Amino acid sequence: MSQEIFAKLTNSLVDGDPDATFEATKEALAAGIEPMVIIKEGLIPGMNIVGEKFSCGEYFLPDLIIAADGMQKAMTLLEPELLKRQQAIESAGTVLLGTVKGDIHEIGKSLVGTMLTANGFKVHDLGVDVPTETFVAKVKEMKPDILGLSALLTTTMVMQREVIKALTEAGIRNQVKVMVGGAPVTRSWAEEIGADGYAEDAMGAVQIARQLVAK
Ligand code: B12
Repeated sequence: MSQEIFAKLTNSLVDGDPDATFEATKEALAAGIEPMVIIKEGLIPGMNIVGEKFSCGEYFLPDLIIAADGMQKAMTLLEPELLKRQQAIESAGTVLLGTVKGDIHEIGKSLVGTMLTANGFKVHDLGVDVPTETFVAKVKEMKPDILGLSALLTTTMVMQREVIKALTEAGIRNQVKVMVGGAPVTRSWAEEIGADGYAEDAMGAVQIARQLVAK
């Protein structure tokens, strides 16, 4: 039963039918499937297939845009459900979050924000295509425990290094823990650029954030 719904979710993204994605998400929630399971088993596989088809030239930019629309429609139903399952009442810490300059991918970054919020963190989301200077200015102004930097392109992940460098130059690197993520980002990249933490997905981001705040 669940497998059928997951296939429906995945196929609706691959077929570029946002309304079908929305309906399948409703159906999955009504069937009692946990929102994070819907995302992991139904939606992310769909986005990955769309990405693969794009990289081999079978799909084009409009196909990516339509798939993103479907995923975002689904998130309008899933986000409130994730937040409802909020774990902690007391604030676990504060996180400033954004996608680096030149990069407009927002779905993964927003999901990380939602999961952090659902787990008691106070999240301030700066959005996408955030200039390095803005990250630095906001760290100075808001003094978050953690700065989360998302990058989805091999050409923009270098901006994560730039932000860390800029924090050092501004003399505030030791005031904030930096956590990085996004599809092309790896643990070894995170270590190379001097980040404090890396996670592969949104649940991992919550774990790392907890560890970083405890340090
Ligand atoms: C949807 C999509 C788009 C949409 C984005 C819409 C939106 N509002 O976000 C649009 C159409 C705008 C787009 C544009 C482009 N895209 Co695009 N896109 C994708 C796609 C298909 C899915 C991304 C996604 O939403 N995944 C679902 C989410 C949930 O996963 P996620 O983003 O990876 O996030 C998770 C983790 O990475 C992690 N995470 C993310 N951020 C953070 C941050 C922290 C701190 C932590 C700890 C963890 C973390 O947790 C998240 C949740 O689990 C990917 C393919 C793919 N498989 O990734 C290509 C992909 C990323 N795009 C790609 C490309 C090339 C482009 C374009 C350059 C295309 C073009 N020719 O114009 C443009 C670039 C625009 C720009 N300047 O940013 C390539 C990148 C190749 C590369 N190696 O650099 C990919 C990989 C497709 C491919 N296989 O070729 N894209």
